[in-house]
This record gives sequence, C-alpha cells and structure tokens, in this order.
Amino acid sequence: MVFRSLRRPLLAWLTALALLLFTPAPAWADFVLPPLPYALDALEPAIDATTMTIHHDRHHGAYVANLNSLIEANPTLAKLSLETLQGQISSFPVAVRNNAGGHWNHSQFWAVMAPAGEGGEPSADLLAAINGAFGSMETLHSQFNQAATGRFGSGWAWLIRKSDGNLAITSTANQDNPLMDLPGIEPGTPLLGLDVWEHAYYLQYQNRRPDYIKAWWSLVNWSEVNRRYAALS
Ligand code: MN3
Repeated sequence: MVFRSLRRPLLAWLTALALLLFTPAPAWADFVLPPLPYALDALEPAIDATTMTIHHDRHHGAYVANLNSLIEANPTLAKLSLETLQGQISSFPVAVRNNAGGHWNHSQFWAVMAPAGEGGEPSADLLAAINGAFGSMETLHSQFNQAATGRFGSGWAWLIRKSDGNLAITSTANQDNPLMDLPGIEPGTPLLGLDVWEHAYYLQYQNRRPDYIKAWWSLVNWSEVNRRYAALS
C-alpha cells in the first residue's frame, strides 16, 4: 500500500528531474558577457578597478542580459552573430539597437586596452596608413581627442577603416557604432573605439573627460589594432 501511494509522486518527480537534466539550454541565452582579458586593476592608474568592475560587470552585463531578453520577441536575433547584427540594426527596434550596440562596443573596448607598457606599437603597415590619412600620429591623436571630447553627451570616438581602404576618425552617439546601417553614421570597420560615456570615467575623473582621454592613450593595445587592420587588408 505504501509503495502504491508513493509510485505516482515518485514518477512525477523523476520526470521533472529528467526534464531538468535533459532540456537543452534556452535558445535565448545566446549572447555572453566576455571576461576581461586582464585583471580588474590591471589598467590602474589610468582606469581604477572600481570603475572597471562596475563598467564590465554591471553596464556591459546589463546590455548582454537585456539583449538576451529581447530574443524571444525578435527571434531572428538568435540566428545572427553579434557583428552581423550591427550591419542589419536598422530593421530592429531601438532597444535591440541600444543593447546590441552596447554589447559589441564594449566587447571591442576591453580588447583594445592593455596594461600600460604592454600594448606594443603600431605596425609598419598601420603607421603608413595613419601617416597617409592624417600626416602623423600626433594629428591622429589630436583629431581623435577632438572627436572624443566633442561628442556631446554619451557616445564613442572611433578610428575606422572605410570601404575605400582609407582611415578616418568619427564619433557616434549613445551605443551606436560605425558598423550600423543607420543614417548619420560614417560607415567603416572600427580599429579602435573609446567609450566616452560618463560611466567610463566619472568615479575617477568626474567632469574631466579630457584627462580620462589623455590617460587612456597609455592603455591602447596596438597589437589588437594591428591585428584588426591586418585582417582587413
Ligand atoms: Mn560603457
């Protein structure tokens, strides 16, 4: 009698366990927050560990979580790579644009930084392209700084390679980027992108965005910029 009364709940319990163990992960958990390629305090003193923690774990983490929550309502998202998605962003709602942009932009941002002294130098090929486009590295710096300080409100400054092969400096608002198929954006492939949202620097620099930008140059991972440039030529 005891066994008979237990059989049903036991079967139900085993079925539930089997479902839990053998159901594949939900298709909408597709986008993943990449780990930082260095320790949280590795970019000090230019960027402090607290800023890095909040910026990576919470801000970037939120873009990824939000983007994943949008897959159910926008199922084509599950079939696109993050990079391909940028080039088709005009056909998606603005929430996808903001969060997919946030995810792509920050993913590239962590990679173009390295602890000071470890980022290497521009390759001969890249340097030749920089000199061809801007005349000198100093002019690249000043034009990039101008784009970064001049971006009103939140956004990004970029060094891009345009489809004609020339380099250019541009900036985008909010979480837009040069890969997006949107009016008002100068199209190109980002080689180097700098986050000038206040969340990127405010704890340490408050309103002194130019000081943050100046310190950030010491972190540029030229090895990664070289790699991106070489992959396009
Ligand atoms: Mn940011």
